[in-house]
Amino acid sequence: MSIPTPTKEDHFSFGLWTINWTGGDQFGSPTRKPFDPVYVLEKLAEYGAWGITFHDDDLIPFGSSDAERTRIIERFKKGLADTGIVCEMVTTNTFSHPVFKDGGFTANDRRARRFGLRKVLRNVDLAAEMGATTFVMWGGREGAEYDWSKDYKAALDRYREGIDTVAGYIKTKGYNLRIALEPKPNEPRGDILLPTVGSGLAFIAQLENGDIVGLNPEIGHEQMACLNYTVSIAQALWSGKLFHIDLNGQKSIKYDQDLCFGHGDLMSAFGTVDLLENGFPGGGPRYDGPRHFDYKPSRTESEEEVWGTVKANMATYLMLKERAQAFRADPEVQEQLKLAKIPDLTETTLAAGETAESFMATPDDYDPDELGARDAGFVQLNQLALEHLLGAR
Ligand code: GLT
Ligand code: MN
Ligand code: MN
Repeated sequence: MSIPTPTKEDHFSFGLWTINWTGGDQFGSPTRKPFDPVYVLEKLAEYGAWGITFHDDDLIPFGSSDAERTRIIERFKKGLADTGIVCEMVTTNTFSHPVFKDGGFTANDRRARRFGLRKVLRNVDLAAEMGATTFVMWGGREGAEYDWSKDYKAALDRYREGIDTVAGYIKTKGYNLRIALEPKPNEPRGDILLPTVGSGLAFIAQLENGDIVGLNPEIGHEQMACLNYTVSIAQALWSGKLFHIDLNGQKSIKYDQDLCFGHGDLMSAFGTVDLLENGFPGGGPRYDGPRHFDYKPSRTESEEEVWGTVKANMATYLMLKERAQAFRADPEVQEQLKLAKIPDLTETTLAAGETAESFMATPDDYDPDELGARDAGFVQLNQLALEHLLGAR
């Protein structure tokens, strides 16, 4: 297999903050300088990417004057028009400035909450102006280090109030925007209020304007909670709430690594691409949104090599897509899927017309010991997947 070249049809997009991450961490200073955002658009177009995403502060430095803000926005819009790159998602930085040290929507200090809400609503207008269709909200600072420092019930009330206010504003304005909440278990807060996809789904169910609120699950964030990303996005899809995705790599439960896609748990990445590209084996809802990368070019890499990492993300995705298609098309795999009774799971457990009462009145004569001894065929199925992944088939 040769290394594939991406095109706009692949719908790959990148966060401006990912490419412009300068490598500063808790132990060391930056190792690179950020690029001019318009140059980033040009390079993305050159490498076959389709879209860009950004936080307000990635583009417009915090505290810029209105005149400077307008100048930056107009210049960036011209860059988008010149390169054909689509601004598909916009998000708000409610985590960097010290004012957000206790959260944007859930800070104990009401003044900080009002400051956060104003920043977010202003950014909703910018997202609509940029033509974005998704508004991501990652609540990295919405949380606590100490159980005594937060009234969790009140914090969830304020979180709900904040999201409902933003969603209501989007509706009132008639913007073609949907909110995608991004869960994360911890970092930067000791504990974050919406730790996983499951928590996000339960939270959305409590919203008044939840119809335009879904999720933006990130691979590394689910894996930091020791969860399987493919299972998480499957439930989000099943719930009609997979609005956006953050692809990257993570090696087990530790700090948020934000490695290139596929550079963490490769087998899991293969399962994710198989689901995204081929859907559930028995059919059902599909994800047709952007293939968005939220990673950090490691701080060991030079400015020039940032573009190498951009290419790596896209190439890996396309290689896995090619392998996933070959996997599904392989007659031996199809045979093994049948042996493993994968299609049987789409059959309802009760027969048509059967009720709990009639079911209980007519016992099956299955022998549980015999059933228990059956071969499920899952290991061979996984081995076939691995052989496809490694290019042996
Ligand atoms: C931050 C975080 C990411 C989120 C971004 C969106 S901000 O970089 O680590 O996972 O997607 O706010
Ligand atoms: Mn993310
Ligand atoms: Mn991350």
